[in-house]
Amino acid sequence: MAKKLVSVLRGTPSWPPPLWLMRQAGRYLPEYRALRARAGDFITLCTTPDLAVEATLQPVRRFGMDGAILFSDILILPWALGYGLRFAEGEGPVLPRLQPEDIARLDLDRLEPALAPVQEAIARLRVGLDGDAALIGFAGAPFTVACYMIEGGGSKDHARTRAMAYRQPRDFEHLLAVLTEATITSLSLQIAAGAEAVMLFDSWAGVLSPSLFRRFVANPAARIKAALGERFPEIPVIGFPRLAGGLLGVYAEISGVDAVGMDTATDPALTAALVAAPVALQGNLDPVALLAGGAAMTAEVARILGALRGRAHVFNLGHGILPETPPAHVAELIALVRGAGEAA
Ligand code: 1CP
Repeated sequence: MAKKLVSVLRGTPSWPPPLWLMRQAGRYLPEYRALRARAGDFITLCTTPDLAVEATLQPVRRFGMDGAILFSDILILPWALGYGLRFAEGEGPVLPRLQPEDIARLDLDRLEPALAPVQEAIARLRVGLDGDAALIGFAGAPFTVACYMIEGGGSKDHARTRAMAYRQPRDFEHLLAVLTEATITSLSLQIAAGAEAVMLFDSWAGVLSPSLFRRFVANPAARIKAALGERFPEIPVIGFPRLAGGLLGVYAEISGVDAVGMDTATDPALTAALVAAPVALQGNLDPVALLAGGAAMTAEVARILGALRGRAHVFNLGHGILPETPPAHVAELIALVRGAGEAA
């Protein structure tokens, strides 16, 4: 029998909904901070199987989520393509600012050997994960990965990226095509190693105009879903085009993904009308409500559960857990969601 998380992602509702949390591994956990200090460098943490396995299991061991997301980062893909990457202390990721001539140097042949430690971590996780928790693999969507490469790191408005899309559409199209192929390879390797579902994080999808959104967010997702679906028809794909708002329905239709992630600003009831069943919905408690805890969190959880009752729904946050979040609030949240099932 399929694990609960996987069966809901494939479109079968379950009550109470299965739950996992974006960025469930990370700095809010003292055991993660200790592991991170032991690894020294963030890339070492992601590419040393023992360490990546431990980071993946820490939150599941402590809280018993229904999903374990592989500990890695969306920027491991450009790194594996031979593109420079470092994580500056307190600054986040730093990459070279992409010039059009860099695109030809992205080396798809490097991917498989460079991603071998990730494969190894997944294979070990399938043995080490007990119970009903499903292993989730992931990648950054091509557009969001391109944002980090073109901006050279994080950005507020992604103006360089959007300027390239308008001024040098052929180069931009070519970059996204290379990243789309690389993403298909990376996710295929993860599934072959044992990932039971995969998620495509398009964190900056919401900065695009509707026409560019169709071209550079929805179309690459469609290509990725089609390629994975041919090889692995049983493996659900979750698409998360963050801040896509009213375009979520268009995204679901064009991409053909099995589940759509809702960010914090998305209304679950409106989205349920926009995205046709059996496509599952995932989300979307405000990470700040989790940080705050108490009555405000309880009310928000009830509102989300009520809006999506009867629908295939995976409970999650609307974005990643904040580092200042008290771990006790995470335990409280899980009890609330599971308790909803007992009360009904
Ligand atoms: O110093 C540290 O310990 C590093 C902090 C950290 C962590 C814990 C980074 C750097 N990445 C991660 C892990 C990570 N990143 C996971 C692991 C699994 C889990 O969810 O528990 C995942 C799925 C990601 C995905 C990711 N990385 C996204 C997509 C989701 C999102 O948050 O929008 C993005 C945009 C990144 C880039 C990135 N990596 C790290 C940081 C600080 C950032 C954001 C940079 C920025 O734009 O400000």
